[in-house]
Amino acid sequence: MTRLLLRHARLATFDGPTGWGLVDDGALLVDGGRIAWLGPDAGLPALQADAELDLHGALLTPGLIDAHTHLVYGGDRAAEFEQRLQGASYEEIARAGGGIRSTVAATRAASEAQLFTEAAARARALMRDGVTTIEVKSGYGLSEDAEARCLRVARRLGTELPITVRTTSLAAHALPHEYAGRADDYIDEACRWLAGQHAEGLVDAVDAFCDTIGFTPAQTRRVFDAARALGLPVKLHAEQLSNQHGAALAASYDALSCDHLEHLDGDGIAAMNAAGTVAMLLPGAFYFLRETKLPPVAALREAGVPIAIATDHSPGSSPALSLLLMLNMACTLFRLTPEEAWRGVTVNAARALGLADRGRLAVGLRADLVAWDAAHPRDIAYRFGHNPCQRVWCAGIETQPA
Ligand code: DI6
Ligand code: FE
Repeated sequence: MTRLLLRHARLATFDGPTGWGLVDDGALLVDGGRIAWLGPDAGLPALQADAELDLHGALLTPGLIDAHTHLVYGGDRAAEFEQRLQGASYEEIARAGGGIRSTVAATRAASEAQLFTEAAARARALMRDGVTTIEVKSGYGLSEDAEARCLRVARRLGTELPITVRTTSLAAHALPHEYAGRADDYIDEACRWLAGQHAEGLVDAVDAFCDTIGFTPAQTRRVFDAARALGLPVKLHAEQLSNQHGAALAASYDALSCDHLEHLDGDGIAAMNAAGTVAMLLPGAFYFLRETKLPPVAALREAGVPIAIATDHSPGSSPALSLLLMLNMACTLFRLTPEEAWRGVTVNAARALGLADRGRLAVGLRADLVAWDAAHPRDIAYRFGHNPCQRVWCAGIETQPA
């Protein structure tokens, strides 16, 4: 592990409760994959470095964190996209056995190698945007073998690509056709699988889809009890299409995050705030499903609930592969400020994954870094369809453009 000294960069540290944390002409020393020193270049102490790079005024930020993806799946939903443009709703398609279930069929039919190849290509697309940590959910297998296969693929992404992968078991994503009318029996099975997934080291967190076309709060509670029995943290797809009071339920289990939240109410906000649960907003799904009810950003801001932003990459609700685009959508659609959006893909996204070692530029944290051809982070949120990512380091080791 070399000592790498980066010089003459504009640092955006996001260190501290608010603000960009800018150091205009800054330097940063990496040692052993961690940040060993940072500050004004003019204040550099005498130090030995194995390598020194002049970044010529480039912007240097923490590596981006995409903390909510459904990256592992087979097939695609382009035909459904067309159906929705011909008038069918997302819910109608799901109730008619399409939607997630059609992806489940394609995923079950795919080999582990095929699932990995396709998921790796998607992960590389995210990496081109400066993403150095991703969360990857299961949820398209919906059988014991297929769910484990998807989680193994997710784990393999983290071992074969220069990124950190955090996995989430989402067997409670949809009811597979073979359990039609027997949701409680399916939840029993999904809870049973969890122990084996955990024993194999496949699971970092557990999620569920608590909604009209997902599972009930009572079924969600059973999933959370199974997670808690294994010492696994939870998160929840909550209040996306309706208010099931899932956020308050998840907060009562100290959930890392509640995600989507278009239908979140004041009680849910208060419960999340009390539990320190992160509000994970997903503008790609809002946009792609043409939702009309905005998540309560002003109330979340007022309550001091940390807000994170992610792609929600999934074949049906957000086939997006640009976290930079989500920065702009979070501002343009959800009215976050550029600073809030940036905190949403760095420090707050790290918190949504329970990771305290990244998301900020601070001594001792992982040297996940991105150099940008931009003068200020707000310039990157302002432009969309533009990628100014110049160089990426993962734990201090420069990654080649994927
Ligand atoms: N909500 C979502 O937006 C994704 N899953 C969920 O629970 C979409 C899943 C899909 O349509 O493929
Ligand atoms: Fe999702």
